[in-house]
Amino acid sequence: MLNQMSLEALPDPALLHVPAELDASLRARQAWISPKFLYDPLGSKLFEAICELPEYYPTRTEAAIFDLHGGEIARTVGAGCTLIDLGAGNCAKAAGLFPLLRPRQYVPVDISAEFLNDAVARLQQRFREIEMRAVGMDFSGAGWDLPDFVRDERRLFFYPGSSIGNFTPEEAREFLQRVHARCGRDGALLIGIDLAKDRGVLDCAYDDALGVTAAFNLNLLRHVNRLLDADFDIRQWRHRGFYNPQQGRVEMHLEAQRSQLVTWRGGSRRFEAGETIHTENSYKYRPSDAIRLLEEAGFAASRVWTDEREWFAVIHARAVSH
Ligand code: AVJ
Repeated sequence: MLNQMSLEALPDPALLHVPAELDASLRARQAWISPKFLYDPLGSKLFEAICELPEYYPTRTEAAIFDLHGGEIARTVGAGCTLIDLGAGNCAKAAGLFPLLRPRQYVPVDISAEFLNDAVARLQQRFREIEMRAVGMDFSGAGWDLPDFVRDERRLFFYPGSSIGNFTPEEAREFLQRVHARCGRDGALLIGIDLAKDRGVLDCAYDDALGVTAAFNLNLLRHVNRLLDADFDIRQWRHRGFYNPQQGRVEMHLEAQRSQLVTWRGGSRRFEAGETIHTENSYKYRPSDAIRLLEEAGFAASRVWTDEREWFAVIHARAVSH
């Protein structure tokens, strides 16, 4: 059966440590919650909604780059690759490239395996000639690896949407080094990176008029309530999203609206009015810094495509051995 669908949402050993990880980050002097917890099923849908907002330019700008330069990107990549989609979500971005890239195998990887399985099942119906195998995995930390069924010829790691911006530059380098180590002999990376720009644009993109980004951020507390049996009262928290020029990044926080005690399985903490939980960083790079970061991880940028305002870059980088 050539076209048989195959879905393997592997149980992720890293998820077993979630309570300890969250407990520690909530107790830190500056409390924080990893942005990976933004993507429960509702969070993934809210992120899709963010991508429709007029203020949130990255998804649209990146899509325009793929539309305009898709032919060149496909020629640079070559047909028949093993397309490994890191943080696949609804798989829509990769699916849009299937007719151009014509991959042999498609391996979407995402922490939200539930969301992923639905998306892949639908996609397999449309592209029966591509072998699809989903992987439910947290690849944000160290120690992840791909299952054996992933072909090791002509791997193309696809990391669009400027997800790399969630890492600090140091973490990003380590992450890219791990990707590099899994590239095989002739592997490459196709990455989307959001570029530094006017701060007014950034402030609006991460604090939109409709409050969709606020809902996305606040939903994190619902998720943590479920994961930790915590009792965050969502109405007592407010979304903050703004550019931090010293750090070159957008930050999202949740700000306590009044003094309150929050308890969870194994712990508790008092938050004072105005105190925040830091929930996300979104670093913005200059093109030269992005290229240097890739080089430090063992890649050589072969092509850089941008939009006319130079708000976003899509970079193809080949793995070179050191
Ligand atoms: C998916 C991490 C690229 O940083 O722009 C959108 C997530 N956060 N709005 C980003 C996000 C707030 C997004 N990334």
